[in-house]
Amino acid sequence: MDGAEPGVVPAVESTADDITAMRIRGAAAIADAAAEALATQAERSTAENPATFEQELRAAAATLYETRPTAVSLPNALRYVLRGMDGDTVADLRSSTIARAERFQRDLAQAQDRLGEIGAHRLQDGDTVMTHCHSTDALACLEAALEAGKDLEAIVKETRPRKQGHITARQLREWDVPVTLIADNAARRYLDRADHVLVGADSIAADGSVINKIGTSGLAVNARERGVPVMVAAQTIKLHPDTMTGHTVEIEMRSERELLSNEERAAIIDEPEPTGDGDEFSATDSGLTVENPAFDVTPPRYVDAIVTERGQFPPESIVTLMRELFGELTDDPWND
Ligand code: RUB
Repeated sequence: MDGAEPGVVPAVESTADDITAMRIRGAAAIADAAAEALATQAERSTAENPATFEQELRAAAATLYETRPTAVSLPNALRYVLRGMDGDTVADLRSSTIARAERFQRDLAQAQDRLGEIGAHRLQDGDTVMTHCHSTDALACLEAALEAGKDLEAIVKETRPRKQGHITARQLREWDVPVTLIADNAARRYLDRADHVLVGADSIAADGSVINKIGTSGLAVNARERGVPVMVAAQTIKLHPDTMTGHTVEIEMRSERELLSNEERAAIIDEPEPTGDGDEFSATDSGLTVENPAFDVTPPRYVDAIVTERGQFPPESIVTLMRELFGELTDDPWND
């Protein structure tokens, strides 16, 4: 979003910046931070009448919404908190919004714990699990299995270009899990040693497609070919209500510079090193295009189970849970 919206408190702008720059990242953490930011907006708003207060809350939600497009946990969190804003006075609106945001954060943490317990049932003592990216929902399953006394090992894909696999590896080592870190390209070779592929999700579509970190779909296809089951750990906050009415999930395209530095670019093509330090390279006629999609779509036929806090589902049946949770209705209250 260009420039600060009137009435939006600086803490909201700063959370939005952190999400955009991936200092806050991962679908659950983004949702948690967004709910917290709305509570802070409610707390610090200087609005003198209810209409202004509500308008500012919506502007804050719009600022947060604009940060990253793929993880549906973000709009789901914003909708949930805004729907709880209730009252005829600023004081009532403030307290109801804060209470709703706190409830959201509490429920999010509880859902992850519950999901972890359910997912842990799929893991046997002595299993080796291959991970991709860093997913707190996926790690909750491993943590619950470890707490149940199961010994596990992990093969952790580094996950280029941002190497979120390092965060996963650090967490697993803190839990004393033996970790083998591999390049993404090595995944197929190491699938022979894996009993499960375990990933998270940024969004789940109504047909059971899983939208997650780029590289998930290739991993799932290879896992199917090798006979390794693919388990997706995703709280119901990751279910994408718009997909029930045919909308597709936008795949975020991130900066070229995550893939290629100025120096590397100059080594590929014979042109003066670009001087710009913005997000994208300056336009050239070089014929070199760099594309950096952050996520991809794994069709349901490559997924064995979607584990949520409401139980585990074959991907094709997830739409029944979506209808139960969301009905057919979706709206964007920040656009009211
Ligand atoms: C993160 C990513 C994670 C999901 C699930 O992408 O794809 O697998 O968000 O994470 P990025 P969680 O690093 O680009 O945000 O289970 O923690 O919600």
